Amino acid sequence: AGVLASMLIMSSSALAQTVGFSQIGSESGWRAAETTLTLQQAKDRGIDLKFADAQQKQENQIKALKSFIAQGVDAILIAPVVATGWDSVLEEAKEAEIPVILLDRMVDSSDDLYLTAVGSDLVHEGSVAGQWLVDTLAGKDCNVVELQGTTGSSPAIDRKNGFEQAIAGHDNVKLIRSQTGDFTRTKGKEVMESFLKAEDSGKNICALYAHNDDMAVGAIQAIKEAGLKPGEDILVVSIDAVPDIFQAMAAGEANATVELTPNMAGPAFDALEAYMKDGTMPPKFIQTESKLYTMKDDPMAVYEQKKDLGY
Ligand code: GYE
Repeated sequence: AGVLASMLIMSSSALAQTVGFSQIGSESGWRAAETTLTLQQAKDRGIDLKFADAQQKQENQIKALKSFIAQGVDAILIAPVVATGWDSVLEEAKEAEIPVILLDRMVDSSDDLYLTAVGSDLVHEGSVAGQWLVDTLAGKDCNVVELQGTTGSSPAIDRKNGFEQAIAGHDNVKLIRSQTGDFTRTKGKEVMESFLKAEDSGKNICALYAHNDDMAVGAIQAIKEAGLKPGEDILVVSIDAVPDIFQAMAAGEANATVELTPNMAGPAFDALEAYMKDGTMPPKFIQTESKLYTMKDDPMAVYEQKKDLGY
């Protein structure tokens, strides 16, 4: 019986796969949390995870995927830095019968080239942010500036579209400047400085919409250095709900954020295990929640809940 039991344990651990994970990089606190949680989930599930950091470059992600295919991994996770240019490497994975799961960003390739995609409704996130601003302004005239995410990434495209859908028809809300801050604090600060300079030292700006909290935190610094009060002179709304934005809210320097869970790996590994076990096909899109938080939601309590999650 002892031998049989140990063989059973061996066979079940033999199911523990080798999975290649091509991560974009660590451009934001949110991305760092996603990486932390993915590595932890793999460990908890006995999955041997091969981690590759692409330093924000698509060619490094393509190289990583080719290497995973050559190694004969059982599956691939990828957070695709931009939406286009994936067809041929995804076709190689398909030919090698290696299932691919997308995390937090989408690709333009046909959906038969990946097993499933785990992520939020990025257009909806932009609309939630836009609707919050429309409601908060209640008809007051407002010139808005926008810090876009990484050019060509699905969140940058969709969050812009969602926001514009929400403010359409409200002529009091005018989007006067929009530029990429590449999802980073440094670029967010730099671009906000240029917006402030170009708009009468910021006197002509009433609100900032940033595609992620990290760019918003950088912009908040620039607004303060320009002698203005973020959260009051310039309203600040962004997306991700990372701990630092709640500290800014508690200080009255940010107004609202739309939450994006960093736990994309949980649903991804669940779908993968079901597929590897008996071929269960997951839906092509596994949607995660989007929740609006404002400075009325006890920001320091939320900060305490989130501060140790690996951001
Ligand atoms: O909002 C940002 C990260 O792909 C939706 O990427 C994700 C975005 C997230 O850089 O912080």
